[in-house]
Amino acid sequence: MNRMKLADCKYSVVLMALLLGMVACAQQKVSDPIRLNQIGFYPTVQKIAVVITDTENEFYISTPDLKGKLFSGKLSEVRSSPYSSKRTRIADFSAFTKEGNYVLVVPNIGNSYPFEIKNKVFDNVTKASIKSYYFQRASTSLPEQYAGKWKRNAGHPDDTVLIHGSAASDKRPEGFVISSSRGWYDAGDYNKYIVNSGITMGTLLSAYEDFSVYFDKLNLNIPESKNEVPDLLDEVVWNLRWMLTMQDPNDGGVYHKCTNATFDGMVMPDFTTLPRYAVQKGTAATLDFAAVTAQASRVYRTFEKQFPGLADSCLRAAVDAWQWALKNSNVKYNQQDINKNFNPNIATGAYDDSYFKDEFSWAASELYITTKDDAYYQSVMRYNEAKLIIPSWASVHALGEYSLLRFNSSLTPLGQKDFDSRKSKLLILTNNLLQDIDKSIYETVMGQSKSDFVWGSNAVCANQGVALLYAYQMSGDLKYVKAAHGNLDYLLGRNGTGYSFVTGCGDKTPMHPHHRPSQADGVFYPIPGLLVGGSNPGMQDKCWYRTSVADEAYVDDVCSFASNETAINWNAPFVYLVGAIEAIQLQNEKMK
Ligand code: 9MR
Repeated sequence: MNRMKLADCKYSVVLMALLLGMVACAQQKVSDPIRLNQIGFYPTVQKIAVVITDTENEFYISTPDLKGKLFSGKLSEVRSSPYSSKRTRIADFSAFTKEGNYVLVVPNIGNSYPFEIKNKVFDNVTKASIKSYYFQRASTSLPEQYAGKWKRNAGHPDDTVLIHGSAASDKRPEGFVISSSRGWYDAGDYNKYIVNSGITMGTLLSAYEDFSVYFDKLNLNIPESKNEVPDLLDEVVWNLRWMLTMQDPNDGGVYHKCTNATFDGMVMPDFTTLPRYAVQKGTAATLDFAAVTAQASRVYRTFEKQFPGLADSCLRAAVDAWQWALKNSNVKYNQQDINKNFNPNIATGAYDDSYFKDEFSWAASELYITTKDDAYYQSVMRYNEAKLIIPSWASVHALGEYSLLRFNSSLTPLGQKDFDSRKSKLLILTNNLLQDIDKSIYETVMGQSKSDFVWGSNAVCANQGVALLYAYQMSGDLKYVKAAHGNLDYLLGRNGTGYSFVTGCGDKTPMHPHHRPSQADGVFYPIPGLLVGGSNPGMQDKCWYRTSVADEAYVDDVCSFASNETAINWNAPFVYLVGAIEAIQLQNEKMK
């Protein structure tokens, strides 16, 4: 494997493109109105670009030196944006299947960034998106051998974490010291939050459970790469071991976060010396923890030899957490209230969910699947929701449903009897998503509803893709893969901003993410493989945005934590989406 390309995703290709660009400049220029997946396309699937124009009618495919027309086509009818005066046309070149490096040209407008047509075209993106978790590791140095030019010293040993007043108990009074090492930094900040780790870990473990054959083979060049465990699972263990430290062994309750009182400055992790606190136990954190550890227990059971006792410890932790949540079923995390009563004030991310039905159903689902104990299934149904919705950190019901669908054939009869209604709820959700793709200006599921454009809109997009891929796994219908792929294309460039939103993957990518190590390390390029938040007209960061149009409100500025931060829970559905599409494509190629 080419380590340079793995770590850098497409930076080496950028250089090539720049050189080719110099040649090309004489005739045409890379044109912002041409939006496409900047990485590329599989030979035999849909290939489209979006052109912002209502005057031009023709396009063609050429090599990056712009010599010759290899494929010509007509642009589609004009489509109008619901959010702005933009008008677009679709360039469909699906019929062009020859492997190679190309650009798409629209006369009088210009040419696209170069892209590739080949099998396994997202292999490097998948690897980079998982490897990004390695770069988020707390409590360890990242040597050059694995981190390349982003090597750094260890930060946040977290071996001396203080119990905050809000978390004090008889056995662990305020100021009591616990060790809470390892874990991943949540995002652009250096704190570690259980709620957000919940959906992140659930999504990554599910990616593995759904596509283990594919993930088993991925080599990420991490320190554990030589052991007999798939690298994805080695990476996940780094955060799992931290999560386990966040449970109070005396009662099973789980602390909401391991955090500074205030955010660190834009410095490298080893520069920070602020005290760390374990803050208040809560129902959401405890149930998310129960779900993750129950799922981890069955996944790591296969690797008992490499991780002796881990599966058992996880299951015990999950059951204890569940029991705590039953007794403490409505403990909200309310930072304002905490700050009225305790010192120091805590000002870091809140992840303050106060609706727990979905956390109960998710935890019960994972406990049921792992233990096959019908009592847990009764809880699944007690906390069931009538409708399935796209998951987010605060809304995790779908994660349990996905797992129940995945494991249907190995459930007890009690769980199996609801399969049809469970599947039908999934298909209602995903068929709704499919409805107006051919009217949408970027021909995507993403962005059809203004409500898609929230803080972390790119995770909404990726999670829509994941839901569609579950619909495919349940139905075998490739129309769902095509739509999920459309959302992948959105994230890699076919969108209202023209950015490929994954650092280092593509040509126009975020260069100034709100991500402390990327900002402070003195390396020109940001750490690769990180999905930034994306368009967010909420603009809560009060930074300067060129526009507040829903699908364009994005700024590649370190100031912009509301549109240009990175976060583990946004990367996880991206890992699922891109990895699953690679896995499905490989399977389908093999079947041909
Ligand atoms: O992703 C979170 C988003 O849904 C919330 O609206 C926002 C404000 O509470 O917080 C986001 O999460 C941030 C967290 O609080 C702290 N670490 C960075 C996260 C991403 O911006």
